[in-house]
Amino acid sequence: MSLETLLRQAQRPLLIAHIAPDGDAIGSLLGLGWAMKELGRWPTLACADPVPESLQFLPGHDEIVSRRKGDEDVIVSLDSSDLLRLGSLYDQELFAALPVVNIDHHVTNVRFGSEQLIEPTAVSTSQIVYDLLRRLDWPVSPWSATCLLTGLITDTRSFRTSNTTAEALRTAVALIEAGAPLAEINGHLEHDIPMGVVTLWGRALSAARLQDGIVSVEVTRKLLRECGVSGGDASGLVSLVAGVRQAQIAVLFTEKPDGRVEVGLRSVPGVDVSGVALALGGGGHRQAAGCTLPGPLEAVRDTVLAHLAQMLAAAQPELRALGGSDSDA
Ligand SMILES: [Mn+2]
Repeated sequence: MSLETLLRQAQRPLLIAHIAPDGDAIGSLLGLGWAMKELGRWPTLACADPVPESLQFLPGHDEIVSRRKGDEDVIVSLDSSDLLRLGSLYDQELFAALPVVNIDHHVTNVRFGSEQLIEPTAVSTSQIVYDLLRRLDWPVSPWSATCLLTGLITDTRSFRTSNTTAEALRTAVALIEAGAPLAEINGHLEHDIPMGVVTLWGRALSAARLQDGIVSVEVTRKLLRECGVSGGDASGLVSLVAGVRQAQIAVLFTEKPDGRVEVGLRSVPGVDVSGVALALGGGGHRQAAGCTLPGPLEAVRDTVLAHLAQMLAAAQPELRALGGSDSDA
């Protein structure tokens, strides 16, 4: 059965976005969810982690649950490169019993599921969902369009990542024409920095280090506690330092409450950090990837910086030849 037929026949699909959800995870989840609801289906929209406050303007966000109901007929995974990223919503028995549709754009997707719609060149999973809705000839309502455009904006950092194509911009236009309020979405996304995060940025940035083309910043549990913010709130730091002129790679180390360390990676076009992330048990895109490692922070820093330096040294000849202009987000 084709993926399209499977989705057309689904009555009670379980749609799942990945843990620590971002705008594309929630946007693609709600975008597809709205389309199915408007067709009279009964989708369960699920994410093991709560919807971040910054995305709580999206229509339908309050209907996202953290546990399944138990009567689903199809599972659809959105924006998740592997099953572990589904957190507590991954259930081995259930996933073996039902058709599992894997919709994603991560180059490191491990191709789980019985049906796959994986497009590493797509700027966001929301883009793939939009194309899918068009192919199915399903209507794109203003609610659906709002959620999908939010996914497109957040994963392209407002259409600034190097993989932003004319196609992505055409999709944005179509979503705006379908009723997505661009200025309102941008207003919500941009006017959302808690004061504690500004304090944290200041303290973390003042200790930023640059060595051999790699700029790194660290956020300890102590710093998070003192600034009264969560690790998720600090994640924007890596994009801030990714603009450092002398750096080809930016790294953010964030200590989690359990002592593990989250590693966020960004790179300039031509430098692929997804391989290092994958080798360390994570994943992502060529220019935006990450992983989580057991602490302590000092050991993680040494390991990751060594991997990156090695990769960078191997990539230098290609870079000098002005290597690829590949994608991310
Ligand atoms: Mn994405």
